[in-house]
Amino acid sequence: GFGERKAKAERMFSLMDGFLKNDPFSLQKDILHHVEYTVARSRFNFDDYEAYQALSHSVRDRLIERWHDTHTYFKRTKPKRLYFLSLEFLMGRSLSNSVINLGIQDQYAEALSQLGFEFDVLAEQEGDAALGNGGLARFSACQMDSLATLDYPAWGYGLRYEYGLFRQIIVDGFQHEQPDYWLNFGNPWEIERIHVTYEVKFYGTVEDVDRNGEKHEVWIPGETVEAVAYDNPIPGYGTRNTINLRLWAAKPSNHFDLEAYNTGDYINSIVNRQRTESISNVLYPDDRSHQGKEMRLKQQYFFVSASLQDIIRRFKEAHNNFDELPEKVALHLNDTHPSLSIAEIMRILVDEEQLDWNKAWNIVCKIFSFTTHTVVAEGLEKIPTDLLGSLLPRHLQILYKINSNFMEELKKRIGLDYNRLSRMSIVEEGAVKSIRMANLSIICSHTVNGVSKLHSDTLKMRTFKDFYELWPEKFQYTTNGVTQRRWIVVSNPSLCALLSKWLGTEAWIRNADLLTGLRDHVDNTGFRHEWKMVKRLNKMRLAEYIETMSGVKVSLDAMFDVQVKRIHEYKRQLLNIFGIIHRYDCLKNMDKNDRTKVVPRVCIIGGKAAPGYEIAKKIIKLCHAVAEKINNDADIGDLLKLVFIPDYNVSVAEMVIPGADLSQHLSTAGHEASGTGSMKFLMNGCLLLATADGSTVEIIEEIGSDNLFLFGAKVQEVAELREKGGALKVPLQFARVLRMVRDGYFGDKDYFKSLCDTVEVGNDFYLLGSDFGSYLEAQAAADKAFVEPEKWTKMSILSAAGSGRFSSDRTIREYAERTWKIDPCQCPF
Ligand code: CRA
Repeated sequence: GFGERKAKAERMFSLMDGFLKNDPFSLQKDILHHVEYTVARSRFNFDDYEAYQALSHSVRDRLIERWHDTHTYFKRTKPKRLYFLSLEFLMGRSLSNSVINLGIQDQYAEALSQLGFEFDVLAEQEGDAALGNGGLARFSACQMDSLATLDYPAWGYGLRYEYGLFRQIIVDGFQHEQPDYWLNFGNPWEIERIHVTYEVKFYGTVEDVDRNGEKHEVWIPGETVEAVAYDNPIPGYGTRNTINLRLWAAKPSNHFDLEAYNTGDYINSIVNRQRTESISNVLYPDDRSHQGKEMRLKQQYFFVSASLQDIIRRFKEAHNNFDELPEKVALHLNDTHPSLSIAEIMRILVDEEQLDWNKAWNIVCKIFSFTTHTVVAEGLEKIPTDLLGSLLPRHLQILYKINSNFMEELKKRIGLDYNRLSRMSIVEEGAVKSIRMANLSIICSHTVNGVSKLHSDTLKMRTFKDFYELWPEKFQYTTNGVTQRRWIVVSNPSLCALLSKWLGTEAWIRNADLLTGLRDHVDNTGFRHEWKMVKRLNKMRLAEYIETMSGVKVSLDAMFDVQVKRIHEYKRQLLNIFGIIHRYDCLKNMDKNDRTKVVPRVCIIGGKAAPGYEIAKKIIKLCHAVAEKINNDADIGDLLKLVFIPDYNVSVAEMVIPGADLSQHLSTAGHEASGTGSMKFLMNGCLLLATADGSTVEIIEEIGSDNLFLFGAKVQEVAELREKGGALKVPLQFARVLRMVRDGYFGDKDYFKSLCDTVEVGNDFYLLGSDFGSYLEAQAAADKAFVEPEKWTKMSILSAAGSGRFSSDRTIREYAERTWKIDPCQCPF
């Protein structure tokens, strides 16, 4: 009975000696315990890596305690839960973030120093968890941090790739990709749940079965794989709540196939079986486009099937009627990657739970919300029906049925406008018949979110115009955000201390709106002095890193000008490089006396190119070729340097961003759905040089157009400029720079030809030529501001002061209240 169980629990708790203690002495005992019994090294002989492992395990113990309490509390109080479905999470490192969120950073620092170690040195031992590509994936990670901090009863679901995003190495200026087998040395931040497993099925056929005299279609699958759960605790800041990120790994299924093992070819049947279990092995390295690959589709379904089985099981444990599903469960589709969930949940409800189709459909339409992260229609995911039909035959049928019902309803609403009907159909006819995942997601979701105001306008007016006209109320926007815990507290401790000192509170760590309080001090010279010192410290840290990575010595007095993000034509790293060439050309042709007036610059570029994206790879090579020329020109010296930072990832970002004076966000207006890098720079008091694209439009509203350097065509002008084609006006300077590259001034003439062709007049889709003039003007304005340090510092302070709106806490609160309709559920201490 209950009394008995309670007595047992109390006895266990007393055996456990209560909760783990966090004073430095207890922490030391725990670390040494893990050195000896987890890492299995002698307490008198262990190196930094082993110390990191033991340290992490002691942190993990504390996370587990809170994880248990949080989930016991959720289970007891049964709030409506959010399930955040995403195929990508860019978590980066966990150690510093965890101890900061647990609030025991100082205790750990002291404990370690008494053991003769330095916390920061051990933290450097950790590798990045890079289970994602770029902005979308890092945004997922920031949202998890905010969900935990704001006490929302949420779970993240994803895939546990064994190979994360490739490592970028540069050989002779060219990008090479190296596999990121990140689990090699174990991962203390995950908890393997060997008992939480589900079977995921593929292939096979659909057969008719008789159910109470009625004919029903049922899937008879042909292949089974097992999904095993790995839980990653996500601690909130200033709360006991610690939520879960559950990642699935594919494992051999214990269902064995008698046939295969009776043919006498035992070894080969194991090898074959192993192949089907490689589903979760590798992350696809393309940012924004995933098209028509069978393994990718398998990954998506594997992820969706395991997650939904888990979610439905949890729901059924607490509730017995599917009518309650919409009150208890919110499912969020992070882009279309998890959108097979829609077909899968219909299959579960109709085929397995035997609900009537219409009843199931009504429930399903109330639980999904969808965020799309792309702008261009070509970037939207499509799945060839051939592929889908062979891998998931029953799901294809379900999708056809959803579509034919939708088409019927639509005809009633809009009549027989066949063009519009075919544009809105889930099924795309044509050379390759395929399923449009975005249309499916829009039809089934109660809310369709854009990631910035501008993006949402584009969705309504262009990309999904037909749907907007049908269901205007579905279309919302929730501007992206980033977590100030990682992007200030973890990555910029000196700024963190300065903010708390001058705001008189640490409360901004949970409420970033308080950063506006910095505006009150902007005229205080003492404050500005400290602000400058913090920037200088971070520039020193970055300069050291640059020297070790690239051998280039840079001057701290120079303006550190940074562009770090995935390499894409639309992000226009080429515009930046052309600007640098122009600057170099001007310096070379300048009178020696005039050179003394020039603002010295260190131009820093970093980012990965998708392995198959040739033009992006050429941009990287050009950057190195230009750097080689400039950095070795003794005549130029410290006036201009160009460095490429290899293998840009979350932990590199943590160092680069705080050290930047200026950061560049150059996308052709209308192409960057939001952009989140800019928000991190803003928080760190770095000035932006940017086009009026994505979330920058809202940043301008917040900090005022005087506090950043804006340039380039506006969204409304882009189409018209493109139409001009060969008649487009391009400044002479642009033509000159292009000529230099074409003529082999930086070597590799033939190699760069196709790159140059992409920006030739008449072919310049991203409008580098027509934006070049105003780009140079914005750069000149930045130079002018930089020579007035007091003015610059004020702009820097006002940038950080206006960054509060771009905290992911604001993003999550908006989603929670407007879209997911979930309430905080705080686990009592
Ligand atoms: N590449 C957009 O391009 C946006 C992030 C997060 C992107 C960015 O402008 O900030 O998403 N889109 O919303 C994307 O991944 C699948 O589409 C991105 O990271």
